[in-house]
Amino acid sequence: MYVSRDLDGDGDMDLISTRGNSGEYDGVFWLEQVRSKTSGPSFTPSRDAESRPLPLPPANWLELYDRRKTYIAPNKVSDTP
Ligand SMILES: [Ca+2]
Repeated sequence: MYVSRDLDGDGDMDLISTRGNSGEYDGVFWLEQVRSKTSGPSFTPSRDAESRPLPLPPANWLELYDRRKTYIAPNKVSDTP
């Protein structure tokens, strides 16, 4: 869940959220919208070393998904969708 606020008062909305299960990188993060008249990278990290970026899943990810494994607790499973 993100919260949107203009944290730095520059007129552009910023997104704030939390990050977990990332060890030393757990905490609160802030995505700042930056406007520029020239092109640039779409993401600029704030640290010299960040956690390893992961690629997007393949287009056929659903075919590769193991449907026998679920993360839904047994008492939360319903027979009706
Ligand atoms: Ca802002």
